[in-house]
Amino acid sequence: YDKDTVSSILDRKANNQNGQKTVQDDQVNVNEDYMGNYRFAPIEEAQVSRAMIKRYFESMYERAISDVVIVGAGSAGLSCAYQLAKSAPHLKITILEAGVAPGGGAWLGGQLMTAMVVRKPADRFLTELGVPFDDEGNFVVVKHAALFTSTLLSKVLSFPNVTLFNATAVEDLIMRPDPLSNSQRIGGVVTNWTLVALNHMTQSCMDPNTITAPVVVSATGHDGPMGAFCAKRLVSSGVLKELGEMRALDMNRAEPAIVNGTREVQPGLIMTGMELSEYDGSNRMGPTFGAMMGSGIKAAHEALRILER
Ligand code: AHZ
Repeated sequence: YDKDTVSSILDRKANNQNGQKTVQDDQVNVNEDYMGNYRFAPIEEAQVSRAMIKRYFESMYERAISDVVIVGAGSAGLSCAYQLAKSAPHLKITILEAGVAPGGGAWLGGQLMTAMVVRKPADRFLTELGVPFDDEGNFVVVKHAALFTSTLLSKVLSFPNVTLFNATAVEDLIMRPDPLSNSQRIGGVVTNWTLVALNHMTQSCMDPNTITAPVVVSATGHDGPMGAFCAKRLVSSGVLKELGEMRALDMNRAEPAIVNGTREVQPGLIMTGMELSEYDGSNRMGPTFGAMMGSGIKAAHEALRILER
């Protein structure tokens, strides 16, 4: 910073006769702080631990019974969380994300490039969030995918009814016989910290935990190290015969198929985003993100419909 500016402000402060607080006084404090006098309020190490532990375990206790669990905090899962939290502030919405960093594949566009392409009419969601974009006619471009994801994430986390547990993997589903559908109803999820989930082959018996909820929204993305988790579990548990498996890229077929196909695939389980392409055998769209937003919003409406039944 400019030392001349600082000293002229100090001079002005000294000349301030009436003792009233001025804008310049605030500026002087900031500058003085950063001239080697920056001091923190004192703290005990245990206070830091307790501040985190108390909140984390209170949240876990409270969210052991949730209204809606969203599995996966990618663009589809977060869009769903935003729409749901906004339309139904009374619902306890719990997001579980296996990764340390929520956001899934939406921190970048295609081939690790920064811009994010969104086909109309999904630009309406960007406008709702206040994310700026360039209008290119039939589609819009956000200058950096991270601008979309960080804005969406900050809005989702600001809703008092949303709790996010990151670094937490869904390891299984809770399933119960459903006399109404003569099938299995999903009644919640089985969880573990991701570092534990990744080590089941190296350590014996590290049992999981559970969260019950009348609605689970699965948004775990297409097949990958963890992706398409719930779709694959429906197959391995015998509820679904086989996966459709994601088909080759066709942007024009893929995006409407994902949005329009977003639905309750099993009683109590809604599927959204690219996980649905594995379930239904629909095309991938590559780096166009409007369908993730539209599908997430539709998943939120589906969740409300189930809860109102
Ligand atoms: O870490 C995963 C990611 O953040 C998380 N996840 C996966 N399995 C999980 C589990 N428990 C908890 N068992 C889990 N979390 O789910 C998130 C999925 O985000 P994503 O960005 O991969 O999926 P999406 O459907 O939201 O967005 C897909 C974006 C794509 S892929 C694609 C193409 O390949 O053509 N095109 C688009 C737009």
